[in-house]
Amino acid sequence: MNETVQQIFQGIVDGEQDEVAENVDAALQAGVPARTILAEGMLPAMAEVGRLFEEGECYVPEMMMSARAMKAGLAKLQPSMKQTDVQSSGTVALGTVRGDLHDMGKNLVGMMLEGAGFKVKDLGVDVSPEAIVAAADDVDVIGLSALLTTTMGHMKEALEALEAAGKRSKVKVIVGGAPVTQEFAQRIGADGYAPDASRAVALAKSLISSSN
Ligand code: B1M
Repeated sequence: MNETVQQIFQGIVDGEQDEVAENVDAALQAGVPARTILAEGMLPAMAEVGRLFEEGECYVPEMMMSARAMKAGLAKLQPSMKQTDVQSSGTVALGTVRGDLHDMGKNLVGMMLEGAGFKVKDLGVDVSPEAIVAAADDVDVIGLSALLTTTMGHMKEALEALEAAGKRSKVKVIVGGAPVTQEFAQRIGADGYAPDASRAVALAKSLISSSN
């Protein structure tokens, strides 16, 4: 692994926000592609933080510091993930479901969608089914994220609320997040599941083109 990418990994694990931001800048300037920084440094670092938390070697405050460091790094990566030659692909509303405060996966999906030419409406975290229903009027796709096994059930609630409001057929709904699976997505009646941000982009594109 590139030495700076290794430092980015360690900086996120240690929650060193400024150091991560500086190292992401340095890696980009040295010509390391944004996707490599993400795939080899930043995402494995968050997985490592999750492992440390699970094993009782770090606690919520440390996890928050790592999350801040990750966000600082993502902010530096964002401009280089934008493609300049893409036409508008559609509009996607993105939110993390009710009861869930994890937003980095959602934000990454948003960054990549924007990079691919989508207009993104960020609904934020802890999003109620009512807010999801309200967002359905002027978007092509609603993307829902959940990181907790205790909150993924709220995806089904959101789909039921869309159905009850008569809006289910107006939008495509895609779901993702660490505990979410293809099988779960099918079971709750979502239009699609993506295991990561780049596949969320491909999925949104294919759902929009198949409905046109
Ligand atoms: Co929390 N947390 N957390 N946490 N946290 C996890 C999820 C956990 C797995 C850690 C662990 O135990 N190993 C565990 C969940 C266990 C479970 O449910 N089975 C956990 C827990 C227990 C908790 C609390 C309950 C802890 C507590 O308070 N005791 C609490 C819950 C708060 C709440 O939400 N109500 C909590 C809090 C937090 C922090 C606030 C400290 C912080 C979040 C900060 C933030 O997001 N702003 C945090 C963090 C950082 C994590 C870990 C370490 C990292 C998550 C992350 O950002 N990953 C996480 C462990 C882990 O995931 N290994 C953990 C990086 C991110 C880019 O990946 O979100 O998976 P991810 O997104 C991926 C894919 O999933 C996918 O694309 C992305 C990659 O390209 N994806 C989509 C995501 N959304 C998608 C949507 C799509 C498509 C793809 O379409 C729409």
